[in-house]
Order: sequence, then C-alpha cells, then structure tokens
Amino acid sequence: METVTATRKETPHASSAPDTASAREASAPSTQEIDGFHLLIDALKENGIDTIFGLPGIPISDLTRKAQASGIRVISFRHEQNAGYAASIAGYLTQKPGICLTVSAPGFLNGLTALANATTNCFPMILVSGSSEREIVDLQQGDYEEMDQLAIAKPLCKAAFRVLHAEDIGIGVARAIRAAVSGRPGGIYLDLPAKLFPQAIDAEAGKHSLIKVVDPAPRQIPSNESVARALELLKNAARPLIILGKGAAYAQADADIRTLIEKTGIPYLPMSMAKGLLPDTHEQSAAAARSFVLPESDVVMLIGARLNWLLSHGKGKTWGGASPKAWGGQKFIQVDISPTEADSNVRIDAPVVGDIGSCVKAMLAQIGANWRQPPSEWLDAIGERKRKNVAKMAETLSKNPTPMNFHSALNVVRDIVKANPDAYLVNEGANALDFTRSIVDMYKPRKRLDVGTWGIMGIGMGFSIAAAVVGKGQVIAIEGDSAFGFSGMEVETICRYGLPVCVVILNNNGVYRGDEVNPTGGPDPAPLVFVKDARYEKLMEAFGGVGVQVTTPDELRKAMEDAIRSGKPTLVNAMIDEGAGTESGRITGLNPTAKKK
Ligand code: ADP
Ligand code: TPW
Repeated sequence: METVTATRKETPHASSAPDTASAREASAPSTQEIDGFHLLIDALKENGIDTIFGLPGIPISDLTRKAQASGIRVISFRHEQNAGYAASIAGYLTQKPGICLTVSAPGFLNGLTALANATTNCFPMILVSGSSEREIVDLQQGDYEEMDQLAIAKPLCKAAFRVLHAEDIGIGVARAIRAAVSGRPGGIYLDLPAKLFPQAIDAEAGKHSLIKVVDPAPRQIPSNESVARALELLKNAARPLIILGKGAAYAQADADIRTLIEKTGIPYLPMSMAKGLLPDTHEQSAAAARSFVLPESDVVMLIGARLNWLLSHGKGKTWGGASPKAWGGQKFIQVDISPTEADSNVRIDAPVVGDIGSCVKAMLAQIGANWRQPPSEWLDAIGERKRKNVAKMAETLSKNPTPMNFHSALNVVRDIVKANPDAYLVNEGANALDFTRSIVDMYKPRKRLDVGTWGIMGIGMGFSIAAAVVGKGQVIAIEGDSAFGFSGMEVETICRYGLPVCVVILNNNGVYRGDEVNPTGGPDPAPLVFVKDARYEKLMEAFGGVGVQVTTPDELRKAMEDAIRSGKPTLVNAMIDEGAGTESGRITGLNPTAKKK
C-alpha cells in the first residue's frame, strides 16, 4: 500500500464548475488527511488491482491522473463500452475483477452494456462510475448528468453498491471485489458521487479503513456423494461425452482437467472459449464430429458450460429428440459453482456443485487407477466421423478461389495461429466468427476470446486491448467488417499505447455479406450493405499504425507475419467475395424472416 505522506497535500483538480464547487466544499487535505481519490486508489492497490480501463471526465478526471501517478496502469479509451469490455475480459483472464471507470449518466450508460455482458458471461468486473449530487438527483432537480445510476444498474449486475463517505471506501471496494469473484463471477456496479472524491478524513483512520480482502473467491468443495453419483453414471455409460465451457477455462485448473479427460479416455467437446484448454488437435477432441456426438451420446458431463441456446437447451434435434422440445434421453452431469444452474433446461441427473478446480480434483481422487475406458465402438465411430469431416474441410481449405473467401483467408490464419500458439485470438462477426471457430485450432487455454453468451458485436477492440495489456502478448483479431465498426475507433487507443494487435478484417462489404440491393431501385443502399471496398486500413494509418489491403492468401500471410514480427499495431483489410456469407452465419434458424417474399 502506498504510504500516506505529506505529498498528499494537494488541491483536488478543478477543471470545470462542478469540480471546483466540490473542491471548495471539502477543504484541501492537510498533511494528516487523506481524501477520497487517494483512499480509492489505495483500496484498489491494496487488493492487487494494477490496471484501470476507462474514460475521463467530471468527476473522475483527477482520479485517472492520480491513479497513473500512483503506478496503476490507466488505459484511456474513446468510448466507455470498449473500456467495459476490456475490463470484463481482463477479469476473465486474471480472475481479478477488471475495473472500468466512467463519468456519470451517459458515460455510465455507455459502460452498462459491458457490465450486463460481463454478468451474462460470468466475467468478474467492477464498473466504477462517478455520479451527480445525491440530494439533487433524488429530488429530480436537474443536476449536471443527473441519473439514479444505482437503481438502473441493479437488474443488470450481480450486486450494486454506493459509497457516500470517505471512511466507507475501503468497505465499498472490498464488497465489490468479493461480489465480483466469489461464487459465479459477474459484473458489479460501484457508485461514487462526485462529492466523495475530495472528502478528506484523518490519514491514519483512512489507512485503517482499507481492507485487503482475504480469500475473495474461496474454494467450494463438492460433496463426496455428488462426486460418487457423477462417476457412477460416467462409469456405466456406453457413449459418454464431456463438454468443456468457458467456466472450465476461467477456473485455471488446466492440468487437472486434462488429466481427467485423458484418464477417463472420454471424448470431449470444447465450447468456443474453451478451445485450447486442451489443444484442439488432441485425439480425444470430438469437435470435428459435433453433430454426431451430441445426439448419439448417452451420458454427458458439462464442466463450466450451461445448457443454454448455444447447446440447444439440451434438447431437440441436436440431441436426438424427436421434436424441437423433446429431450434426447441423455443423462447429464453438471459441474458448476452455481447451485441453481442444474435443471434449468433439462433434468440434471448428477449435479456436482463446487469450484471446478476442487470438483475435478475430487473426481480424480475417486477415479483411482482402474478406470475402464469407454467402449471402443463409440470411440471408433467418432474417429471415423472426424476423419471424414477433417478430410472434407482440408479439401475446401486447399482451394484458392478469386476473389478470396472465408475459407481461403482463414486457412492462412490457421497456419499463423499454429505458428504463434501464445497469441490471443479475438473473434467477432457472424460468418467471420463461425468459420474462424471451426477452422482455426487453438493450442493453449484462454487464448480464444469471442462474442460469448450473447453473441455480442463490439467486443473486438476492447478485448484486444485488454489481452495485449494484461496478457502482455501478441493479439490477432479476426473481425467481420460490420463487427469491427462497433469498436473501430479504438485503433487510436491501440496506436497510442503501442499495442501488438494485428486486426484482420474479413471485408465482404456488409453485415453477413455485401451483395444485397435496395428492392425499390431507390438511391439508398440495402440495409445490410456498406460502402463497397472500404479502405479500413487507412484508419490504422491515420494514427501511425500499419495498414495493409490484401486480396490474396499470400498477401494476407505476409501482412500477418510482418505484423507479428514487428509487434506494430496493424490493420489488414482482407477483401473477400461479397457474396460469401450466410444470413446470421450458423444461426440462421433463429432469424425470423417475413413469410411473404
Ligand atoms: P460456455 O458459453 O462456454 O458454454 P457458460 O458461460 O454457459 O459457458 O457457462 C459457464 C459456467 O461456468 C457458468 O454456469 C458458471 O457458473 C460456471 N463457472 C464459472 N466459474 C466457475 C468456477 N470457478 N467453478 C465452477 N463453475 C464455474
Ligand atoms: C450489439 C446483430 C450479429 S452478427 C452481425 C450483427 C450486426 C454482423 C455480421 O457481419 P460481419 O460478419 O461482422 O461483417 P460476416 O462475416 O458475417 O460478414 N448488435 C449487437 N450484437 C449483435 N449480435 C448484432 C447487432 C449481428
């Protein structure tokens, strides 16, 4: 913790009328006093928080300055939503809550989408927003950026807190941290009214008010009975399957999960962000036979994955059910930290409630040495499907059409990721997402970061910046041209901080594809198409980064290799066939279309 010294004697920054007013109200701290700014910074540092993602303005400008001066890394964004996404994925990568700092009302609202997305995805983050004067807000007298932020945040996050007095900052931060990372992780809102920051209290008392949170995410040991029940089911299965979700990746129990998979010999499917938890090339991966193993399996163990829409709710045709609502007859084991997740969509025959690290350890301890491998008919059938599908894909990937398409471009990305397994792969779009997920193998845990549970567009640059900052490594972002547009201005942020991010836009001139026309023949373009052959690479050049337009796989390969070799911010505008792409990618079925053509 930063020591309280005479250097604390400073007048709060007064950049505008409201800041000045609050500054006058709270007399400048004396040598024996500490103010809200410093208490907050010290509270964060005390808990190992070393990075803040945010966007300055009233009333938090001075907080960003003082945080930077204190040694915290402050990453300033161009839009709060991107700072929020960055904070959330930093939380996912580090198991420490990512901090997003915003101004009041509009800044807060801009950050709120990311907070809701974090909660939905079980990413630990804290949205810290300055807010306006309580008395005026509560009487609705029209304050500067007036809004009852706490009430608005509540339904969108795991917990929301407001701190009114400097001596409670330590408690507020401690509660927010505990709430973010304990149990099922999620988004937390911390409301800090402008008046709090310049409030000064006795320095010694302030120091004592801070809390270093002890064991913020305590292990949760599953009961022996629940583990035995799960193993009994698994042991007697004829066609067992394990599904690994991003909860399993988050848990950082990589070695034990691999041992469990390999000891049991059970085929597994990684959900999108669990790719690489074991290398995608692992012989037990059934990813290339997904549509075969889901309906054919008889016992399925979910580890950190929910039976939500991404798994067709555990029923219907995907699972061998006779109709969309019919269950397929599988028995399910669900390993999850949330005691209320089981039975949310279909019956869970063996819930194992606990943290994944402890649950997997407990399973390994009970499995012992004489585990019977799954029947060879099951493994052989999967192997045969895999071989067929892999051969079919290899044939498609070897083609070199003009113009380039998703496959010929992603064949290059696949090689580049194989050669750079430590690089983070950020991915968004529709076709750009689905094809990348199925074509590009991942080799290490928590390297693939994508649109997650909501299929949200806009995470691209925020996730890339956070991965480069907290992951301290090369980032490759594979972006649909529409997807990129949601956060594209953050290429300035990437250049400003000199981050090793290589953005590849798979540019097909529109949302999903770019060849639609306005049926009226009028001058407006069709709603799903963009400016033809847009030069996105110039956006990166505008801020001093490298921009390259490519039209062939060879050019794409060279541009990506150069980017990774140099570590320079690079945007590769990969022009692909504007007719390539399906409406909504793989989830066309969820897209209602008018019956009358
Ligand atoms: P995916 O989208 O990859 O299928 P989900 O986000 O649906 O994954 O599911 C993640 C699950 O993991 C959530 O139900 C969450 O409660 C659980 N989870 C997150 N962290 C842990 C942990 N440390 N231990 C156990 N379960 C966890
Ligand atoms: C916040 C709806 C899903 S996918 C997509 C949109 C707009 C873009 C698809 O085009 P793109 O990719 O990126 O060019 P490609 O490869 O298919 O051509 N707003 C939000 N989230 C979502 N999911 C949407 C809109 C959508």
